[in-house]
Amino acid sequence: PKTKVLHIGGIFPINGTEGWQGGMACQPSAMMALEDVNSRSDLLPGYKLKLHWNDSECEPGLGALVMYDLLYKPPQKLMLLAGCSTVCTTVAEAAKMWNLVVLSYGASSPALSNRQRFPTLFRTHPSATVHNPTRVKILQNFGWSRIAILQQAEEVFISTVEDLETRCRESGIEIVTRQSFLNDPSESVRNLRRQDARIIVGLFYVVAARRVLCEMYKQGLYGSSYVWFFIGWYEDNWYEANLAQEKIECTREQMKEAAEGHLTTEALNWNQDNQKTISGMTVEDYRKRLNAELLKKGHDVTVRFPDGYQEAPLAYDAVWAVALALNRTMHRLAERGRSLDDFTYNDAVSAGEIYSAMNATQFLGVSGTVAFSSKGDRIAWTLIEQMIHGQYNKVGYYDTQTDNLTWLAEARWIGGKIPQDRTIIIDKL
Ligand code: ABU
Repeated sequence: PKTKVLHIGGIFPINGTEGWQGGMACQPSAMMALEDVNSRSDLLPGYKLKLHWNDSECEPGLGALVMYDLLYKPPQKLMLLAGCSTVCTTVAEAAKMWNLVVLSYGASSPALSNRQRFPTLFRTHPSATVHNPTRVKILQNFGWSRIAILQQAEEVFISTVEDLETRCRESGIEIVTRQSFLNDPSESVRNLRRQDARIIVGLFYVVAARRVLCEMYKQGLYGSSYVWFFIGWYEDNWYEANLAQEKIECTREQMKEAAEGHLTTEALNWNQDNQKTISGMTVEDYRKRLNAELLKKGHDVTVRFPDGYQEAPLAYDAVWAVALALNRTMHRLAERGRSLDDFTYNDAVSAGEIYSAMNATQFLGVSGTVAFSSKGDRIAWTLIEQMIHGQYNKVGYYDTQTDNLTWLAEARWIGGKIPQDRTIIIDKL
C-alpha cells in the first residue's frame, strides 16, 4: 500500500487576462496523470505523489508569489511544474537556489534553453525555435525572400525572433522591418504598411493576436496581397472569441475576413499514432477521458476548447516524467542509504540525482516520445496549417532533424495566385 506521500508543486495560468491561460486544460490533465501514476504499484512503491498547486494567471509577479508559497508552506516539495514562459522564466531562474528541478509543460521561450541561466529546467513543451526552420522552409518553398516581423515585446518572442533572424540571414532572406509593441499594435501595423510588408511573421500571445487581427482589418493589411504567419498554439476559434470582453472594435465577420488564408506553424503535441502509451491509454482513450474531465469543470469541448487544450498532453506527460524520474532517484538514493523523504532545499546530492534521472527519462507518452536534449528541451515535429473559411486546414509537416517537409495539401490563395513578397513595378515602354 502507498502510505507515504511525496509532494510536488504546480503553477498553472488559469484566470488571467493576458498571456497564455493554458492551465485551464493543463491542470485537469496533470491531475489525471497523478491519478494514473498513483494507481501503479510498480511506480514509487509505498509512495503517493501529491500535487500542491495554484494559479499564476501567466503573470510573473503572481507566479513568484505562488512559488514562494509552495516553497515556504510545508510540506517540502521535491520538484515544481510550471507553465507560461514569463512565469516559468522567473520560477526556473530562482529554483536552483532551492535545489529544485523545474519541469515545464507549457513554456515555449527559446531563452529558457540557456543552461547557465536555467540549470535545473526541463520541458515537455518544445522551444519556439522549432517553428523557425519550418518558417524558413515555407518561405523558400514559395520564393519569398523579403519578410517583416511583428512581435509583442516579451522575452519569449524576442528570443524567437533572434533565432529567426539568424536563420533568415543564413538562407538569404531579408527582414525589411521588425516591429514591436507592448499592448497596442496599431502603430506597428501602420509601420508595416509604410514599409510595404507583404509576408509577415507575427509573434504574440492570443489576446494581442486579436488586437493585431482587428488592426489588420482596419488598415487593410490582409487579403490577396498579404501572407501572415501566426503562432499555431492558439485554440482554433481564437479569432472570434472574447471580442466584447476584450473590447475589440471589429465584428466576428471582420475578424474572420482578416484571418482568411493565414498560415500557422505548431509543434505536434498529441501522439500521432494510436498505439498504447506508457499509461496503457492510446491518445484517443486519453482524449475521451480528458474531454469528460473538462466537461466536469464546465468546459464543453464540442462548443469551445479551453485554453491549453493543445498542450494538455504535455502536462499529462510532465507528471509521468516526474513520477519516473523520482522512481529512478528513489532507487539510486537507496543504494547510497538515503531516501527521498530526507530531501531538503539544501540537499544538493538528492537534487543532482533527480536532475540526472530526469535527464535520462524517456518514454512514449500521449504527446509522443518524451525525451530531453542536453539543454533540457523537447524535440518535436511541426505542423503547418492554413485558415480557409474560418477553419484550419492541415497543409504539411516538417521534421527539423531530417529536414523533411511533407505537403499534405496545396495552400490556397485568395484570387488563386501566390502573393508576392514585394510590389512589382512594371515599366511601361
Ligand atoms: N504553447 C503555449 C506556450 C505558452 C508560453 O510560451 O508562454
